[in-house]
Amino acid sequence: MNIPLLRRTLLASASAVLLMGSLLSPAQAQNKVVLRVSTPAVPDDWHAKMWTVFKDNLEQSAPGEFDVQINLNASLFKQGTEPAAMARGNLELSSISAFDIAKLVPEFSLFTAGYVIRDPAHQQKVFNGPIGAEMFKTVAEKMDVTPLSTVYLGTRQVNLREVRNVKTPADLKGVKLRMPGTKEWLFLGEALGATATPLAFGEVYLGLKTGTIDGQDNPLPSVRAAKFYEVTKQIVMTSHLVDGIFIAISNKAWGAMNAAQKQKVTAAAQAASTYNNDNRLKEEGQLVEFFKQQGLQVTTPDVDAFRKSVQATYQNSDYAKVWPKGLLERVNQTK
Ligand code: KDO
Repeated sequence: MNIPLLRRTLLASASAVLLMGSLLSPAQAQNKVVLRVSTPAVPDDWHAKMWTVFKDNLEQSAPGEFDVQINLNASLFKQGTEPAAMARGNLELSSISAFDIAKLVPEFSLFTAGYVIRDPAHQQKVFNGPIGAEMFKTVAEKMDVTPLSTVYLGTRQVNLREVRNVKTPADLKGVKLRMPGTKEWLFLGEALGATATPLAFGEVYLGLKTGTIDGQDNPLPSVRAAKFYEVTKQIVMTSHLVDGIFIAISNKAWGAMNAAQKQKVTAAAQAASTYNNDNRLKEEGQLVEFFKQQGLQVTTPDVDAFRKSVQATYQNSDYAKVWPKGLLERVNQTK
């Protein structure tokens, strides 16, 4: 090759490298594994803060190896659309609910049913034991996402705009109770005796303020973090769902990792859920007092009446027809 030609070839390949560099994000240019997180959680809630724990934990165990990008307030993907985004390869991580899963894995609706999981400890035992292992395997196969750890979202309570005497489901008749917008969620709202109204989490505050809805249901820490107590007057302690979400990673991202990376990401997910679970449980125990100080009435209904009615509604529904034989009994027997 003559010298001018060699020089031109070298220059061309150097500019190709430069061009590639400018098309890549800084993290990609440094060969970091990019992990985009999307969640509807508000910054002050524990399941939002847990992602910083995840990121820090990974930075400690694998310095410079991962670039964890945290997007809160559903700013990257709308609530409930995260599993599809992960399956398409547009998102690596999220915390997905039993309701998100039940859309694609119908038998998972067992965990959307009210009064099935007894308490936070029962939840951890169920999902960290053989039942969880079986269910998560199906989730990975059918949804193309791999659950890594179980996060206690809290125990859901009914939170009303105006004070009402609520003892049994009949007392919620006609109440426009906001639920997230899928049929499994709406079914839970109807099972509680209310008129379920779909709305995304980010719109609930305004809905309560303006009166387009009469109430909403969420665990107490989320009522505090999203400031729903500012625009409501009562919390009815129905304790109808010991709610869980699952830190899950897209199979595309998971499959691209080596064994050491997988182990570190799993450990980080576990550290994040432990942080959330400990703090949320502690706060849940203190919040009744806080809400009373804020001027709310916190009332206790006939929880047995709610339990019996909600359980019967699920047992008689099409949901129960797809629950694998014996699964409910196994869940009940998990101690
Ligand atoms: C909600 O919209 O009520 C809900 O509690 C449902 C959960 O599955 C989860 O999406 C949660 O919102 C968000 O993370 C906001 O806390």
